Formats: sequence, C-alpha cells, structure tokens
Amino acid sequence: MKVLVLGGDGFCGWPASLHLSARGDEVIIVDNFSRRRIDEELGVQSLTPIRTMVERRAAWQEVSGRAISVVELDVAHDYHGLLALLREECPDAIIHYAEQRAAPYSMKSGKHKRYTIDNNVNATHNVLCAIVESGHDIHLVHLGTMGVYGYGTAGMAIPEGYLGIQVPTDDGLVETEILYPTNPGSVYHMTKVLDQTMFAYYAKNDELRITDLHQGIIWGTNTIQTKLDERLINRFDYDGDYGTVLNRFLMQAAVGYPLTVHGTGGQTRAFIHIQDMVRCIEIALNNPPAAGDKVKIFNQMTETHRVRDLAALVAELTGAEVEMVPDPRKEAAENELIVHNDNFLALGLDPITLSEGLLMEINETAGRYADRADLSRIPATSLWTRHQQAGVPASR
Ligand code: USQ
Repeated sequence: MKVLVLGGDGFCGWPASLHLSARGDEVIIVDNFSRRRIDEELGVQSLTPIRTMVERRAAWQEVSGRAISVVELDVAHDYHGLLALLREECPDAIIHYAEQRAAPYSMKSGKHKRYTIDNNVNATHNVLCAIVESGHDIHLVHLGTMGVYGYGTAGMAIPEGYLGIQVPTDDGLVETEILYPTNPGSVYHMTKVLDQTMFAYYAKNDELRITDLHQGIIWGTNTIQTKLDERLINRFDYDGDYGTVLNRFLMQAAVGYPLTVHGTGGQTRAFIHIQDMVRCIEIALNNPPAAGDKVKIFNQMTETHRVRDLAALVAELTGAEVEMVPDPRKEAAENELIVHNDNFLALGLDPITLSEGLLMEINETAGRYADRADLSRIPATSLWTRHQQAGVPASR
C-alpha cells in the first residue's frame, strides 16, 4: 500500500510510519514539525534524545534497507499543497495524526485554545475536502480519542462509536442508531468531537471511506522498529502539558519525584501500549469500510485503570512516593469506565498488558534517560477554568 502519514514526526506518527514501512508499505510522512517547535515554545525536551528527521530517515534506511519519503507541509494551512500531493501520489490510504494532541496545552490560554481549534479543525476538513477534490478513492484513518465520549457513563459500557436507540413514531417504537453523545473535557478533546461530525458528513455526502480510532491514553515509548537503533528512538513527554499520566509516573519514579496524582486520583481512564497502537493502525488499514458505509469506529484501548491505582502500582514496583496534588483540570473527581473493544480483538489484536510491560518500560526508558529530565517542568500548570485561574477551585 502507499500510505501518507500526516503528522509522521510525532509520538504516534513516527512509530506507525516505521511499522508500516517494515511491513512493506510505501510510506510518505507529511509534517510541519510543529511538535518540535512547541517543545521550544515550552522550553522542554523529550526525555529520550530524538533525532532530526534527516537522521531518522537515514538510520531507518541503514537498518531496514527501506526508504521513507518526507514532505514538509502544513496540512491545516496549505490546502493547495495537500491537494497537489494527493493528486500526484494517489495514495491508497491516509493516516491522520496531524493534530495538536495535548489537553493541557489546549487549555493554557486563549491563544492555545484558538491554535488548537484552528489547527485541528482545519487540518481535518482540509484532508476530507482534498480527498473529494482529488477524485481518488483514499481510505482515511484518523486518530481520535476516547475523550469524545466523556468518561462518566452511569455504569453503561461505552459502545464502539454508535448508540442503538428506540424512537417513538406514529407506528410505535423504531430502532435506530446515533453517534454516541459527546462530552469533551478540554478544547483539544472538543476538536475530536468536531472531527466526528465532519467524518459523518463526508461519509454520507461523498461516500468517503473513513475509519475513526477512539484511542485511550498511550503508555510506553518504543516499538519493535524504534528499538532497532538509538537514532530511531521515539519521543517521551513528561512535562505538565504533554506528558500523559502513566508515562509521567514512570519518569517521576525514575527521578525520585513524588507521583503527581490529581485530586483524589479517582479518574478512570482507558489505556493502550504504543506497540498495540501501531498494530491497530495496521488492522484498520487492512479492514477499510466500503464506499457508502457509515464511518467505521473502533475503541482503540485495551485496559481501564484508575489514576490512584496506577500510582499505587508504580509506587509498589519502584518505592516512589505518591502525592495528591490539587487537580488543575475541570473533570469528575471519581468515575467508572467500562468500554467495549471487541472490534480490534475480533480482528486479532493480542494486547500487551500493564502487568507484563511496566517494569521493562521503567528500566528501558524512564530510568535510562532520567538524567535528561528538567524537574522544574514536571508540575502541571495549565488551569482549566477562569475561576481556577482566579484562585478558586473548579466546581465538578
Ligand atoms: N493526571 C494525573 N496526574 C498527572 C497527569 C494526569 O492525575 O500527572 C490525570 C488527569 O487529571 C486525567 C488523567 O490523569 O484525569 C489522564 O490525563 P492524561 O494527561 O494522561 O490524558 P489526557 O489529557 O486525557 O490526554 C491523553 C492524550 C490525548 C488522548 C487522550 C486519550 O494526550 O492525545 O486523546 O489521552 S483519553 O484520555 O482516553 O481521552
């Protein structure tokens, strides 16, 4: 397959590009390198020493004998460049990671909220519009989020995208289905909600073939391919804006920083290992919807865990201390989360569990590069609401 990976320089895009190249796909990375510029803006670096794209490509060619092409292009703002690329390359599929993916970053200020909306919504619409205008039948695979659902479901298991309902009509109750009602918890998550509506529209109107992956929180850093050579290493974010909860706890344990549990740590979230993420992308590519089908939605997660239980687990494995810190976010203090993920399991996903992989992760990454950490960047400082910014805790 010829595959365009939009956002192929990022945390998910890079390992996915290597995984697909390794299986023989012709991979073209399209990226504007914004993630590296945001590091500069925030004055922080990946814990792992990531290389430039030039070095990454050369290393991959050396190690695998395969080439990955790279096109520097801003998908959100260079529509004509994107359209010309689709016309010229005529890819079989596009994987769309070209969105700003951090909830805390999206909530930092008005500027960051507007940047996230502008970048993510424009990028998605440009991709959809360009597929239509190119005239090619390109399967679009988008990395969405579990956060479109919200996390409190009153005990109901979250289905894969669609909710079956009964509506009263003159002829009695009629069964139908709707997109599961959305309840985003940040401006970032809201952009993925807006994406969902655009996907539904283009699948209906132009019969585009679209797969939307509602992904949980990734843990882990490297995949089979990124481990082949240190120059291929994936990024590891630990700072208060981009670091996600479990990887932050692993890094904090490695540097002797008390694990930063927000509030009571009663938030339950969905998780998936990075190796399983790339496998899911492959499965999604191999199983496209047909033209005219509704958007195919998968819940891309393998386990759910409560934040304080994760902290306790990491503390038990490493001897780290746990600290309950005030929650900078507006989110439910406690929630249950039950999620269906039968689609990927039925298509052969064999998940890596936390119990198998956690210790290896601490030793291989967090511990190995601990001396590169800047401890001053650990606290999460992005406050969700104007009341919090004025010093009043958020109401839940
Ligand atoms: N949390 C802590 N301590 C920390 C960091 C986070 O208690 O030091 C808590 C947060 O308050 C939140 C939970 O852990 O309740 C998850 O936070 P996170 O930063 O790990 O994840 P989130 O902001 O939801 O975003 C991440 C990715 C995003 C992806 C999403 C999947 O950055 O791209 O879409 O996970 S999901 O959470 O399932 O929506």
